[in-house]
Amino acid sequence: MTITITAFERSPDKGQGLARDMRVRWALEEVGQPYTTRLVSFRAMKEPAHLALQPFGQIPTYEEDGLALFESGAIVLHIAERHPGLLPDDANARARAIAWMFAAVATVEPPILERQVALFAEGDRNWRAERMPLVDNRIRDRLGELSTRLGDAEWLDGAFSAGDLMMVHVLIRLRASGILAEYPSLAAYVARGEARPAYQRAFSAQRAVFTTAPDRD
Ligand code: GTB
Repeated sequence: MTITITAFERSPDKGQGLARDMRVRWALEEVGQPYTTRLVSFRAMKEPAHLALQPFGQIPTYEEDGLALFESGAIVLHIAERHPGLLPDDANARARAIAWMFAAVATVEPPILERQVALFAEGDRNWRAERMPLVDNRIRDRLGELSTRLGDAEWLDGAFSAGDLMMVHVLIRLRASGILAEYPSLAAYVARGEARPAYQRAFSAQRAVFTTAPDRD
């Protein structure tokens, strides 16, 4: 099986692993599936060939023999369903792991994205100073609830799963804000995810786009 994913040719994060191809790379590394990466420019992402794969002109995409997918969560779920290692065998535990995947993208990620929009897309608006504390507190609400649920467990529901993979990657984007550090158990949870050999391999692969390309700044 040949797997091809897409990633930014020039990620704005310069290889910090914040873009969503990182989730797909990490999942593929966890299950031991080799893949190739097609790098796409911002212009190419909006052209018909890429729009046929990703209707919103974004990365990542995933192609394997006879199948093209978009949406990082759907891609990670597909990988987790096809290969052992990211979902439990027990049907109920599997359903709960999938629920955590949805919780990551549908409940925890939205306020974090709202913060990015408030900072970068609307940062020059005169309501910014008033809005940021509201946005940050919505994030704190979610992190407080999540950290209560995690308690002193290693992962969200038993063994490491695709639910943890998605949740850890969602939380990583918060680190620069300082908010993650307010929740030591979540910061430690993220550190456990990042310490996994599969994460490290995925991180190095996306980082290499920046360290090996000659014309990057
Ligand atoms: N829901 C989709 C998914 O999960 O796959 C969202 C995909 C998405 O937002 N892709 C972004 C994209 O292609 C890249 S990951 N954006 C280009 C566009 O919309 O035109 C988001 C991202 C981008 C940059 C950073 N960064 O530099 O820190 C972090 C995350």
